[in-house]
Amino acid sequence: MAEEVKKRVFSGVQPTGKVTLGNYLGAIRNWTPLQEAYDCLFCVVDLHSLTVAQVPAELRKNTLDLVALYIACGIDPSKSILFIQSHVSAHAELAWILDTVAYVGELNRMTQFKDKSRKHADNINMGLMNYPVLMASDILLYQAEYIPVGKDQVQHVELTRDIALRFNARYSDTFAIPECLLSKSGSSIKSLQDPTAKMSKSDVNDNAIISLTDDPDTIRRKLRRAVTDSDTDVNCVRMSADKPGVSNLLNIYTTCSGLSVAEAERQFEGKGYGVFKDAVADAVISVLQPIQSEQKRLLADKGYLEAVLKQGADKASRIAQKTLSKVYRKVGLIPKIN
Ligand code: ATP
Ligand code: LTN
Repeated sequence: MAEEVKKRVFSGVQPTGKVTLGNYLGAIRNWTPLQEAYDCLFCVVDLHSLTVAQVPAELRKNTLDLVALYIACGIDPSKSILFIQSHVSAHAELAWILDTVAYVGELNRMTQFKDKSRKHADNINMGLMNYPVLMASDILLYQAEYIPVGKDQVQHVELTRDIALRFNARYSDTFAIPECLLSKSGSSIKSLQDPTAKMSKSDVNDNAIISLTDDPDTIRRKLRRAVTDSDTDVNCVRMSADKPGVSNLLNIYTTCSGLSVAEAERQFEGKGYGVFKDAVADAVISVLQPIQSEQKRLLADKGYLEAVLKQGADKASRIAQKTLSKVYRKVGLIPKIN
């Protein structure tokens, strides 16, 4: 019988700092169940992180921490391809070709580019503007069809589709057209200090984020301090647009505990925010503790991590090179004689 061809999944996180509960609930946690039904590639996108100033030694540490975290969260290197973006040179090479297909106007309109330009006004580099093109090349190199990301990345995946369609129309069918996989809950976790903004790794206010490496006391303290809403319904735990702070905590609670919103609202009826926040802390701590101890164990085994990365880079390179050669041929570059 012919071997069944599985559809491909691709996703990545930048090693830009301490991974947050938002990254976990919005992205990484949703990757693990996909490993059975799809051919998955999970990448630590180190080249992307250079678009914002990094301290080289910290970048190296964050990159390895993230590799260990992927595995601790359930990415199984015997089922999925786990690798570091810069280990496969085809990502940067395809990005150049796609740069000649992407328009300055569309890159200029990207929300993340505008946000990051505001935040890093002294370093609006070309890479920051080009960021979505490199992301498109990550996805298109592997003919990935499903991209599990948080809501903030939907615009970039849509741009990837546009670039792929334009390339296919200009040079004949080459790339699969990808689509986002958003989780039902957790795809947009908000800052604990400003529940109208997303929880972001690079937030300067440490109290606004829960990092996956925070210890139980820190998690409890940050959640107790989380901004709640001072409307007339004080102490009423309810999911509602006019209660962004409480709604965010409820979203975190239900995503971590597996309860429905209605069940959670009932559980805290008449109980007040104090009891609620402690229960959110308990739920978060019980999700994070096993991940933290597994990550620590893996980081102590550098030999294993290196072997995983070598195997991942080899497997990814083989797939990527195929697409890159096809692209070079289609656009009219002469293949190198070996
Ligand atoms: P940075 O602050 O450095 O821009 P980030 O926290 O936004 O980083 P990324 O590496 O850009 O993190 O994102 C990794 C993945 O996590 C993406 O799929 C993204 O959509 C998802 N993600 C990021 N923040 C959140 C959030 N607050 N809620 C849900 N998903 C999120
Ligand atoms: N831009 C993404 C990270 C990323 C990515 C990708 C996600 C880079 N390349 C390819 C999915 C597929 C972000 O989360 N900021």
